[in-house]
Amino acid sequence: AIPPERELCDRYGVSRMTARQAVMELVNEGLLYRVQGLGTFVTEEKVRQETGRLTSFTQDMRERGMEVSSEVLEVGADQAGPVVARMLGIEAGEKIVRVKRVRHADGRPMALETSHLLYERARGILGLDLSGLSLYEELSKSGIRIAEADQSYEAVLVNEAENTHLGVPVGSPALLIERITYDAEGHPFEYVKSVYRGDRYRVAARLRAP
Ligand code: 16G
Repeated sequence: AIPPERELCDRYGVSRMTARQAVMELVNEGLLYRVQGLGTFVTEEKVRQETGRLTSFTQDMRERGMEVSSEVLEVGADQAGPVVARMLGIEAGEKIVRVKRVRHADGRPMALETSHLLYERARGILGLDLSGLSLYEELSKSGIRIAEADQSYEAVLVNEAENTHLGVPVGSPALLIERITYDAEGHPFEYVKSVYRGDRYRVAARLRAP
């Protein structure tokens, strides 16, 4: 938090108007943000994710020197619904493994992630405590060669089912990222829906003229 206006005036020997104007400019530039009733805060630098590299959350955050942990909300076997089945190329009702986790970076929530995995390929993870493990590392150990993914991004607002997990108010901006992940043989083994906090995460890409 930055000091209150009065303190800024005293510290820098400026008028209330000047202090207010300066803070407003920094808010407009996105360097500060206001929270109703709480004060004005310095904006944290967002995690910048390069598109084009197929990485895991654990890899992404570790590369940035951030500490990774997960709150595991659910790990279990279930039957695929029609959407999940279509994404994974199986029949509705076939067995899958579902993993739902709040992904933390440096001890604070970054994303809420639900992975749906082919049961036969992923049942090895059912007994694991995933709070301190990488799903991709575990799947690799069990022989899956993670090769490619199709990924899409969509702007969404955080809803009531998500906001407490993500630690932001209902209606906060977020990115819905959906991924279908394929093994080296070109078979899909994972369909993931992740809601990433808009204030902590941004996506970047290098573009080339056609
Ligand atoms: C990332 C992936 C997600 C994958 C997870 C595995 C995005 C948008 N999503 O969060 O699809 O399931 O990593 O992470 O990057 P883990 O190996 O650290 O458990």
